[in-house]
Amino acid sequence: MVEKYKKRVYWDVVNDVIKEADIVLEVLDARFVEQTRNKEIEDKVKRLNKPLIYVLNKCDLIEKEEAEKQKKKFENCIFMSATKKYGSTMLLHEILRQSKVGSKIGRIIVGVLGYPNTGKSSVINVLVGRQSAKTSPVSGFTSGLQMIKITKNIYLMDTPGVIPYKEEDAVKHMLIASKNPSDIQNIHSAAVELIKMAKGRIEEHYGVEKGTPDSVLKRIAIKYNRVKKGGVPDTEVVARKMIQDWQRGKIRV
Ligand SMILES: Nc1nc2c(ncn2[C@@H]2O[C@H](COP(=O)(O)OP(=O)(O)OP(=O)(O)O)[C@@H](O)[C@H]2O)c(=O)[nH]1
Ligand SMILES: [Mg+2]
Repeated sequence: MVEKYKKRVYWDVVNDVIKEADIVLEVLDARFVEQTRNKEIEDKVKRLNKPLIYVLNKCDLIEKEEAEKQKKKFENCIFMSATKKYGSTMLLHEILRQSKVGSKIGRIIVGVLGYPNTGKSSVINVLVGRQSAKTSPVSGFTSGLQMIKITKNIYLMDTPGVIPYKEEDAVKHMLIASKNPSDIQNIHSAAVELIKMAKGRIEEHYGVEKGTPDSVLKRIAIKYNRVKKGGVPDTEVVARKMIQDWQRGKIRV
């Protein structure tokens, strides 16, 4: 039943947006481009012959060389940082260019899709030049479809982020911030995976010595005085904080 519901909600959002839209923007996190791509959506858009623009957002959090590497992989991609307001003119030009290709007269709808928390609402706000779509560091913030006018006849459609309903990869969802720390079942093992994956950057960020993930969690707890009765390091609290810092882009990739 739950599975069936999840499937319906997912496809309702995706199908509605793709059907309505004349152009689709897929907003990806530039730090996790492959992980935040949704091939189901891409295939569907291509099958319907609608233009698809990849927006690699949060590029303020990656190095220039990494951006150059990514650029070579895509035909139609725009690098953007919604917070630094970088790339919005290019994106607007691309939208205008694509809207002319279709030679549709009248209203053009641009559907904005992507995993939760990739910055869809933030990208829309930069394009509009004001806060029209509400944003939040908490994933799953946008809850319904919202139309926002950007020019006389171009409308953007903000959507709730979607995770393919079949995807049950808890570590990936933690990593790309599409699930909030409070929704992560085993926060300790998620933090262990993060420490392993980040290859020393966690230790560097919190200023502790390298070691096994468990010892790193304990060292951070002691350093920041997160201890329970009897001086036992509270690794659970540290794990939650670490994942939150990571998801909020405080730790560089
Ligand atoms: N560093 C950085 N952070 C960003 C950027 N764009 C968005 N964010 C942050 O990412 C978080 C999510 O942004 P939203 O615009 O709410 O993301 P969304 O995709 O609309 O999220 P949902 O509606 O939950 O699916 C917020 O904390 C934003 O401040 C960016 O270019 N750089
Ligand atoms: Mg949103």
